[in-house]
Amino acid sequence: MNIDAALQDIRSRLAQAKSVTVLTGAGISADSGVPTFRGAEGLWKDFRPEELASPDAFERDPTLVWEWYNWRRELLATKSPNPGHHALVELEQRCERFWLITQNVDGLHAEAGSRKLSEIHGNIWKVRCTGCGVVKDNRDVPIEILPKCLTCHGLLRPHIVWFGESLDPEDLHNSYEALRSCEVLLIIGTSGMVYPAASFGPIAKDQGAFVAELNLDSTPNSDLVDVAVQGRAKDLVPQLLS
Ligand code: BJW
Ligand code: ZN
Repeated sequence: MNIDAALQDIRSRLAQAKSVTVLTGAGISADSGVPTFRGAEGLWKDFRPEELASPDAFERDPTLVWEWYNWRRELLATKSPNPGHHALVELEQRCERFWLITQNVDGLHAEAGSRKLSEIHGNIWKVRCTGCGVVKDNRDVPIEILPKCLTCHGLLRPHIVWFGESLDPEDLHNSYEALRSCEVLLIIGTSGMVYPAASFGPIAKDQGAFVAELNLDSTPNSDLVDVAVQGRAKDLVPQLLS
Protein backbone atom coordinates (compact mmCIF):
# COMPACT_ATOMS: atom_id res chain seq x y z
CA MET A 1 0.00 0.00 0.00
CA ASN A 2 1.42 3.44 -0.85
CA ILE A 3 1.67 6.18 1.80
CA ASP A 4 -1.39 8.12 0.63
CA ALA A 5 -3.59 5.01 0.66
CA ALA A 6 -2.24 3.99 4.08
CA LEU A 7 -2.91 7.45 5.53
CA GLN A 8 -6.40 7.43 4.04
CA ASP A 9 -7.04 4.02 5.64
CA ILE A 10 -5.98 5.33 9.06
CA ARG A 11 -8.01 8.55 8.60
CA SER A 12 -11.21 6.63 7.90
CA ARG A 13 -10.60 4.27 10.87
CA LEU A 14 -10.11 7.31 13.12
CA ALA A 15 -13.24 8.96 11.79
CA GLN A 16 -15.34 5.88 12.65
CA ALA A 17 -13.74 5.09 16.01
CA LYS A 18 -15.32 6.08 19.31
CA SER A 19 -12.19 5.18 21.26
CA VAL A 20 -8.64 6.00 20.18
CA THR A 21 -5.37 5.35 22.01
CA VAL A 22 -1.94 6.66 21.00
CA LEU A 23 1.50 5.45 22.13
CA THR A 24 4.42 7.78 21.45
CA GLY A 25 8.19 7.54 21.82
CA ALA A 26 11.26 9.65 21.26
CA GLY A 27 10.63 9.88 17.48
CA ILE A 28 7.81 12.39 17.88
CA SER A 29 10.10 14.74 19.81
CA ALA A 30 12.99 14.16 17.40
CA ASP A 31 11.23 16.62 15.11
CA SER A 32 11.56 19.24 17.88
CA GLY A 33 15.32 18.60 18.01
CA VAL A 34 15.27 16.27 21.03
CA PRO A 35 17.75 13.37 20.65
CA THR A 36 16.33 9.84 20.54
CA PHE A 37 17.89 7.02 22.58
CA ARG A 38 18.80 4.38 20.02
CA GLY A 39 20.14 4.61 16.46
CA ALA A 40 23.10 6.43 14.92
CA GLU A 41 22.44 9.78 16.62
CA GLY A 42 20.83 8.39 19.79
CA LEU A 43 21.83 9.24 23.37
CA TRP A 44 22.94 5.66 24.06
CA LYS A 45 25.66 6.07 21.42
CA ASP A 46 27.65 8.30 23.80
CA PHE A 47 26.21 7.31 27.18
CA ARG A 48 25.78 3.91 28.79
CA PRO A 49 22.24 3.51 30.15
CA GLU A 50 23.35 1.38 33.09
CA GLU A 51 25.78 4.14 34.18
CA LEU A 52 23.16 6.90 34.05
CA ALA A 53 19.58 5.62 33.91
CA SER A 54 19.48 3.04 36.68
CA PRO A 55 18.94 3.14 40.45
CA ASP A 56 22.40 1.58 40.95
CA ALA A 57 24.02 4.38 38.96
CA PHE A 58 22.29 7.00 41.10
CA GLU A 59 23.31 5.27 44.31
CA ARG A 60 26.92 4.98 43.09
CA ASP A 61 27.34 8.53 41.76
CA PRO A 62 24.35 10.90 42.12
CA THR A 63 26.46 13.87 41.03
CA LEU A 64 27.29 12.23 37.68
CA VAL A 65 23.64 11.33 37.11
CA TRP A 66 22.43 14.83 38.01
CA GLU A 67 25.09 16.37 35.72
CA TRP A 68 23.69 14.29 32.85
CA TYR A 69 20.14 15.40 33.66
CA ASN A 70 21.30 19.02 33.85
CA TRP A 71 22.75 18.67 30.35
CA ARG A 72 19.42 17.21 29.18
CA ARG A 73 17.46 19.98 30.94
CA GLU A 74 19.60 22.66 29.25
CA LEU A 75 18.93 21.07 25.88
CA LEU A 76 15.19 20.57 26.46
CA ALA A 77 14.65 24.09 27.78
CA THR A 78 15.26 25.32 24.23
CA LYS A 79 12.78 22.91 22.59
CA SER A 80 9.07 23.35 21.80
CA PRO A 81 6.25 21.09 20.66
CA ASN A 82 6.09 20.49 16.89
CA PRO A 83 3.11 19.93 14.53
CA GLY A 84 3.04 16.23 15.52
CA HIS A 85 2.42 17.09 19.19
CA HIS A 86 -0.18 19.73 18.22
CA ALA A 87 -2.04 17.33 15.91
CA LEU A 88 -2.46 14.88 18.82
CA VAL A 89 -4.06 17.65 20.89
CA GLU A 90 -6.56 18.17 18.08
CA LEU A 91 -7.18 14.42 17.85
CA GLU A 92 -7.88 14.32 21.62
CA GLN A 93 -10.47 17.08 21.15
CA ARG A 94 -12.15 15.29 18.23
CA CYS A 95 -12.43 11.85 19.84
CA GLU A 96 -15.20 10.71 22.13
CA ARG A 97 -12.71 8.60 24.12
CA PHE A 98 -9.00 9.21 23.82
CA TRP A 99 -5.85 8.38 25.75
CA LEU A 100 -2.24 9.30 24.99
CA ILE A 101 0.46 7.09 26.48
CA THR A 102 3.92 8.58 26.10
CA GLN A 103 7.30 7.14 26.98
CA ASN A 104 8.80 10.59 26.60
CA VAL A 105 9.98 12.45 29.69
CA ASP A 106 10.38 15.84 27.96
CA GLY A 107 6.91 17.18 28.85
CA LEU A 108 6.27 18.38 25.27
CA HIS A 109 2.86 16.68 24.94
CA ALA A 110 1.56 18.47 28.04
CA GLU A 111 3.14 21.72 26.85
CA ALA A 112 1.30 21.34 23.52
CA GLY A 113 -1.99 20.93 25.43
CA SER A 114 -2.56 17.16 25.69
CA ARG A 115 -4.56 16.46 28.85
CA LYS A 116 -5.67 12.80 28.57
CA LEU A 117 -2.10 11.69 29.04
CA SER A 118 0.04 9.15 30.91
CA GLU A 119 3.77 9.93 31.00
CA ILE A 120 4.68 6.34 31.81
CA HIS A 121 8.45 6.92 32.12
CA GLY A 122 8.03 10.08 34.22
CA ASN A 123 8.93 13.69 33.56
CA ILE A 124 12.35 15.35 33.54
CA TRP A 125 10.81 18.56 34.96
CA LYS A 126 9.76 16.80 38.17
CA VAL A 127 11.90 15.69 41.13
CA ARG A 128 11.17 13.04 43.76
CA CYS A 129 12.56 12.82 47.29
CA THR A 130 14.46 9.59 47.99
CA GLY A 131 13.54 10.08 51.67
CA CYS A 132 9.84 11.01 51.93
CA GLY A 133 8.80 10.32 48.31
CA VAL A 134 7.23 13.73 47.66
CA VAL A 135 7.08 14.68 43.96
CA LYS A 136 7.47 18.34 42.94
CA ASP A 137 7.71 20.36 39.74
CA ASN A 138 11.19 21.78 39.24
CA ARG A 139 12.20 23.71 36.12
CA ASP A 140 15.60 24.94 37.37
CA VAL A 141 18.21 24.99 34.63
CA PRO A 142 20.66 24.00 35.90
CA ILE A 143 19.32 22.36 39.02
CA GLU A 144 21.52 22.77 42.11
CA ILE A 145 23.73 19.69 42.59
CA LEU A 146 23.01 17.86 44.84
CA PRO A 147 19.38 18.99 45.28
CA LYS A 148 17.77 18.38 48.70
CA CYS A 149 14.15 18.04 49.87
CA LEU A 150 12.90 21.13 51.74
CA THR A 151 10.72 18.94 53.99
CA CYS A 152 13.01 16.09 55.08
CA HIS A 153 16.41 17.15 53.64
CA GLY A 154 16.58 13.86 51.71
CA LEU A 155 18.34 13.69 48.35
CA LEU A 156 16.10 14.53 45.38
CA ARG A 157 16.25 12.38 42.23
CA PRO A 158 14.74 12.84 38.77
CA HIS A 159 11.09 11.66 38.69
CA ILE A 160 11.92 9.26 35.89
CA VAL A 161 11.46 5.50 35.55
CA TRP A 162 14.89 3.98 35.19
CA PHE A 163 15.70 0.46 33.96
CA GLY A 164 14.63 -2.18 36.45
CA GLU A 165 12.13 0.14 38.17
CA SER A 166 8.39 -0.37 38.19
CA LEU A 167 6.07 2.01 36.42
CA ASP A 168 3.53 3.99 38.43
CA PRO A 169 0.50 1.71 39.07
CA GLU A 170 -2.03 4.43 38.14
CA ASP A 171 -0.24 5.08 34.82
CA LEU A 172 -0.23 1.34 34.12
CA HIS A 173 -3.91 1.01 35.03
CA ASN A 174 -4.91 3.91 32.76
CA SER A 175 -2.72 2.60 29.94
CA TYR A 176 -4.05 -0.97 30.05
CA GLU A 177 -7.62 0.34 30.29
CA ALA A 178 -7.04 2.49 27.18
CA LEU A 179 -5.38 -0.41 25.32
CA ARG A 180 -8.17 -2.84 26.18
CA SER A 181 -10.97 -0.48 25.15
CA CYS A 182 -9.58 1.21 22.01
CA GLU A 183 -10.79 0.62 18.48
CA VAL A 184 -7.69 2.28 17.01
CA LEU A 185 -4.15 2.35 18.40
CA LEU A 186 -1.54 4.64 16.81
CA ILE A 187 2.10 3.79 17.64
CA ILE A 188 4.26 6.80 16.82
CA GLY A 189 8.06 7.13 16.86
CA THR A 190 9.08 4.34 19.21
CA SER A 191 11.61 1.58 18.53
CA GLY A 192 9.41 -0.87 20.47
CA MET A 193 12.42 -2.20 22.41
CA VAL A 194 11.51 -1.24 25.98
CA TYR A 195 8.96 -3.09 28.09
CA PRO A 196 6.21 -2.84 29.10
CA ALA A 197 5.46 -0.34 26.29
CA ALA A 198 6.82 -2.84 23.74
CA SER A 199 3.88 -5.11 24.59
CA PHE A 200 1.19 -2.44 24.11
CA GLY A 201 0.81 -2.98 20.36
CA PRO A 202 0.26 -6.75 20.73
CA ILE A 203 -2.22 -6.18 23.59
CA ALA A 204 -4.39 -3.81 21.53
CA LYS A 205 -4.11 -6.05 18.47
CA ASP A 206 -5.19 -9.13 20.49
CA GLN A 207 -8.36 -7.40 21.64
CA GLY A 208 -9.28 -6.51 18.05
CA ALA A 209 -8.07 -2.92 17.64
CA PHE A 210 -6.89 -1.55 14.31
CA VAL A 211 -3.20 -0.80 14.96
CA ALA A 212 -1.15 1.64 12.87
CA GLU A 213 2.52 2.55 13.17
CA LEU A 214 4.10 5.84 12.10
CA ASN A 215 7.91 5.74 12.21
CA LEU A 216 10.96 6.76 10.18
CA ASP A 217 12.05 3.11 10.12
CA SER A 218 10.63 -0.36 10.52
CA THR A 219 10.51 -1.74 14.07
CA PRO A 220 9.54 -5.00 15.80
CA ASN A 221 5.96 -3.63 15.75
CA SER A 222 5.91 -3.20 11.95
CA ASP A 223 5.08 -6.84 11.23
CA LEU A 224 2.18 -7.09 13.63
CA VAL A 225 0.39 -3.82 12.86
CA ASP A 226 -2.39 -3.40 10.28
CA VAL A 227 -0.62 -0.47 8.60
CA ALA A 228 2.96 0.76 8.96
CA VAL A 229 3.78 4.15 7.43
CA GLN A 230 7.37 5.34 7.16
CA GLY A 231 8.07 9.05 7.53
CA ARG A 232 8.52 11.88 10.02
CA ALA A 233 5.92 12.20 12.75
CA LYS A 234 5.67 15.97 12.26
CA ASP A 235 4.58 15.40 8.64
CA LEU A 236 2.46 12.27 9.07
CA VAL A 237 0.42 12.96 12.22
CA PRO A 238 -1.11 16.26 10.96
CA GLN A 239 -2.08 14.45 7.74
CA LEU A 240 -4.27 12.07 9.77
CA LEU A 241 -6.55 15.01 10.57
CA SER A 242 -6.80 16.67 7.18
C1 BJW B 1 11.07 8.83 14.25
C2 BJW B 1 11.58 10.07 13.99
C3 BJW B 1 10.70 10.97 13.43
C4 BJW B 1 13.17 8.98 14.84
N1 BJW B 1 9.45 10.62 13.19
N2 BJW B 1 9.83 8.48 13.99
C5 BJW B 1 10.96 -8.31 29.28
C6 BJW B 1 9.68 -8.04 29.72
C7 BJW B 1 9.42 -6.99 30.58
C8 BJW B 1 10.46 -6.15 31.01
C9 BJW B 1 11.74 -6.43 30.58
C10 BJW B 1 11.98 -7.50 29.74
N3 BJW B 1 13.29 -7.55 29.51
C11 BJW B 1 13.87 -6.52 30.19
C12 BJW B 1 12.95 -5.83 30.84
C13 BJW B 1 13.20 -4.64 31.67
C14 BJW B 1 13.35 -3.32 30.96
C15 BJW B 1 13.39 -3.42 29.43
O1 BJW B 1 12.42 -3.31 28.74
N4 BJW B 1 14.58 -3.59 28.88
C16 BJW B 1 14.72 -3.71 27.43
C17 BJW B 1 15.88 -2.86 26.97
C18 BJW B 1 14.77 -5.16 27.04
N5 BJW B 1 12.20 -2.50 31.33
C19 BJW B 1 12.18 -1.88 32.48
O2 BJW B 1 13.10 -1.96 33.28
C20 BJW B 1 10.94 -1.05 32.79
N6 BJW B 1 10.43 -1.45 34.04
C21 BJW B 1 9.81 -2.63 34.18
O3 BJW B 1 9.55 -3.35 33.25
O4 BJW B 1 9.53 -2.95 35.49
C22 BJW B 1 9.20 -4.31 35.78
C23 BJW B 1 10.41 -5.20 35.49
C24 BJW B 1 11.68 -4.82 35.86
C25 BJW B 1 12.78 -5.64 35.56
C26 BJW B 1 12.61 -6.85 34.90
C27 BJW B 1 11.31 -7.23 34.52
C28 BJW B 1 10.22 -6.40 34.82
C29 BJW B 1 11.32 0.43 32.90
C30 BJW B 1 11.76 0.99 31.61
C31 BJW B 1 12.19 2.44 31.79
C32 BJW B 1 12.81 2.98 30.53
N7 BJW B 1 13.37 4.23 30.76
C33 BJW B 1 14.05 4.90 29.64
C34 BJW B 1 15.18 5.84 30.12
C35 BJW B 1 14.83 6.95 30.96
C36 BJW B 1 16.04 7.80 31.13
C37 BJW B 1 15.73 9.22 30.75
O5 BJW B 1 15.09 9.47 29.72
O6 BJW B 1 16.17 10.07 31.46
O7 BJW B 1 13.06 5.58 28.85
S1 BJW B 1 14.85 3.85 28.49
C38 BJW B 1 14.57 4.85 27.10
O8 BJW B 1 13.89 4.01 26.15
C39 BJW B 1 13.55 5.95 27.55
C40 BJW B 1 12.49 5.80 26.49
O9 BJW B 1 11.24 6.27 26.97
C41 BJW B 1 12.51 4.34 26.17
C42 BJW B 1 11.89 4.00 24.83
O10 BJW B 1 12.63 4.54 23.79
P1 BJW B 1 11.90 5.06 22.49
O11 BJW B 1 11.00 6.17 22.82
O12 BJW B 1 11.33 3.94 21.74
O13 BJW B 1 13.14 5.74 21.70
P2 BJW B 1 14.21 5.04 20.72
O14 BJW B 1 15.36 5.97 20.61
O15 BJW B 1 14.49 3.66 21.11
O16 BJW B 1 13.45 4.96 19.32
C43 BJW B 1 13.09 6.14 18.62
C44 BJW B 1 12.24 5.71 17.43
O17 BJW B 1 11.80 6.88 16.76
C45 BJW B 1 12.99 4.87 16.39
O18 BJW B 1 12.18 3.76 16.02
C46 BJW B 1 13.15 5.82 15.19
O19 BJW B 1 13.10 5.15 13.93
C47 BJW B 1 11.97 6.72 15.36
N8 BJW B 1 12.14 8.07 14.85
N9 BJW B 1 12.94 10.07 14.38
C48 BJW B 1 9.07 9.32 13.49
N10 BJW B 1 11.14 12.21 13.10
ZN1 ZN C 1 11.68 14.53 51.52
